[in-house]
Amino acid sequence: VPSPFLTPGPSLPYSLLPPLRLALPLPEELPSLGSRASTLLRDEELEEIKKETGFSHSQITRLYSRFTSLDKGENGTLSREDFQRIPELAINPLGDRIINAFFSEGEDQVNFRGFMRTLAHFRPIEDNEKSKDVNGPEPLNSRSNKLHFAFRLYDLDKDDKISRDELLQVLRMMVGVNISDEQLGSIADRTIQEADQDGDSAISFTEFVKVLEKVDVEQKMSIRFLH
Ligand SMILES: [Ca+2]
Ligand SMILES: [Ca+2]
Repeated sequence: VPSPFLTPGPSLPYSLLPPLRLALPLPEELPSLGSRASTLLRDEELEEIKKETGFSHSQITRLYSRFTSLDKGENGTLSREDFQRIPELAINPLGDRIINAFFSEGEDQVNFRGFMRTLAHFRPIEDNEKSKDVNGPEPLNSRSNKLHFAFRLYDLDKDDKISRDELLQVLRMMVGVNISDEQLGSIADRTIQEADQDGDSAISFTEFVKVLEKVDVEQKMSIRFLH
C-alpha cells in the first residue's frame, strides 16, 4: 500500500489556482555588442516592450537572447516545438496549456513581442507599482490579469465558463495515477459546488475570482530567472 504522504496531486479542497511558477534559464552575460541578439532588437522596440511589460532593459535583452536561442527556425518566431525545449515547461504538468497561452487563436508561431506579453503575466508586482497610475492601462501582471490567465488555462472552448469537464481535464493533468476517476469526479463536484453561485454548475470568471479571493496569487504565479 503506497504511503498516503507520497500520493501526488490535489487534496480537498482543490485550489482552482494551481502553482504556475515559470523558471527560465537565462544566459548569465548580456549579449555583447554586435551579437545577433543586440543587432536584431531595435531600441524603439525595446522601449515599447519595456513600457508594455514592465520588464527592465537588461531582462528584456537577456530574454531576447534566450528567445533567439530557442528559435531553431531562425525566423524570429517560436513554434510549439521550440517551447517544448524549455525543460521547465516540458516537465510542468500544465506545460502544454501554458505553452498554448503564448499563441493567439489560430496562430502557430509567436514573435518576441507576444512572447514578452505572455511572460509579463508572471512578473511580480513591485512595491512601487501598487499605487501607480490608476488611470493608465491595467498592467499585464495585475492580480486580475494573472487570474484571467489562470482561468483561460481551463476554459478550452472559450465560453468564459469552466465546465465540469474542463475542470476534470486539468485535474487529471495535475494528479498521478493514484487517484481514481470517481475520486477525481468528486473533487471536481466539490470544487464546483464551492465556487458556483448562480447555479449553472460551471465556474464563471467572477466566481473564479471570488473563490480565490484570499489566495496569494503572487506566490502561486511567478517567474524566476535562473542563471
Ligand atoms: Ca468553457
Ligand atoms: Ca456558475
